[in-house]
Amino acid sequence: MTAPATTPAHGAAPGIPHLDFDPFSIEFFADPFPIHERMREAGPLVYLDKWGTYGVVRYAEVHAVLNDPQTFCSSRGVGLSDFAKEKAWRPQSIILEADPPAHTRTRAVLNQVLSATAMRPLRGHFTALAEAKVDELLARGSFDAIPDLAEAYPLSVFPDALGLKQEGRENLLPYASLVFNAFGPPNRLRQEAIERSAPHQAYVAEQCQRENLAPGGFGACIHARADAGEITHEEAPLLVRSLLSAGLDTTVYGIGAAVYCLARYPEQFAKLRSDPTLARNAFEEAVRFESPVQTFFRTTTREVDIGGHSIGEGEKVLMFLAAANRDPRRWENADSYDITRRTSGHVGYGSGIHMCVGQLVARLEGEVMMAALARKVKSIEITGEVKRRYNNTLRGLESLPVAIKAA
Ligand code: QZP
Repeated sequence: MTAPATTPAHGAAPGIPHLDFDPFSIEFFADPFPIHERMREAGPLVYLDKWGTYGVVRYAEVHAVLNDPQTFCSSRGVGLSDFAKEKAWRPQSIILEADPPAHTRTRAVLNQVLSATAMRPLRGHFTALAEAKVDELLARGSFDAIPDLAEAYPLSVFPDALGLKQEGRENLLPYASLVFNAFGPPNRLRQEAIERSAPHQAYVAEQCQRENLAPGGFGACIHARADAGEITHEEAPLLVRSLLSAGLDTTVYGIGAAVYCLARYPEQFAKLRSDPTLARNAFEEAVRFESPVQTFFRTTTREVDIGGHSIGEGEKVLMFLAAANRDPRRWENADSYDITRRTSGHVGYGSGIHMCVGQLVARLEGEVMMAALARKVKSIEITGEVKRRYNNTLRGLESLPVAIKAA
């Protein structure tokens, strides 16, 4: 947090606080919250010397950047790497890493495929599998809530909803972990993930093809939009790839966050048990509180003012979603997990034209799992060492040993 001894070669304009720590380091990931607080207090705009990028940490600026896609573009990548200067590690996403008007067309397709109408036939099945999972875990009594619940439940519903075949599904979580590490700077997490990526990339590319996607699933629906002429037959596999990239690990981390919250805050779990209709908001509040997606970037398309500072064209701006989600300027008791809070406006799913297109699937999974726990479980006790998992973008656990008792 001290001023650097020397001005960096690619420095910020005068008056902008320079921060000298690494927001992509293991020490930072272990406990980011005190540093988020220091960064928010440093000013509306900061400069991160370690990686030569600007950062926005307060709710107002994060929200403003997310809602000005003309100035803060996505087509140059939403990681640190600027696609105008460096080749992307995989073919660019045609929805995430795109700006209007190109984005508008692909977004319209996924909006349809993942619409409220598309969720209706899924709810019964998603609920039944959440209840079956909780029954199975109650019978075991003790288990690891990360692999056995947070991973197992989404793996039991999402790949089938997409229409994937059984074979090769072990690639899904490693592929997603790679995607989220790759948004980060060229540190060890990113470099090692990319070095090991070839088999996972080959698996994903193959599953995106029409012949490998079961009829009725999200994947087949995307290909059907190509028949309707809304996207080309070359674009369809890339949109399927977006669901494979963003649709599974995010919900694993979201459900993991929610279970971790309920385990740590038993009075909130008691509230949920007494009113299971709070299930959806209990999940949403966990997304605000833990922010499974901690950060991503935009790139400036012109000179622009942020918080009274002018920054140039072609600059990366890192958005600290997790810090915005606990900004005391926006949230009362920001650091408490409160399942009755009005959560709307949190940026855990982003905001604006790129806001999570799969949010209804995520919320459905989260809600039905929270509801199953509310109805069937009396207590959740942490019984062993909680181990964190480290990723350049995602915040979550490696291991959460728990014991649960039946209601
Ligand atoms: C990842 C894609 C939090 C987001 C950056 C998640 C995400 C969204 C889309 C894609 C990947 O289109 O590949």
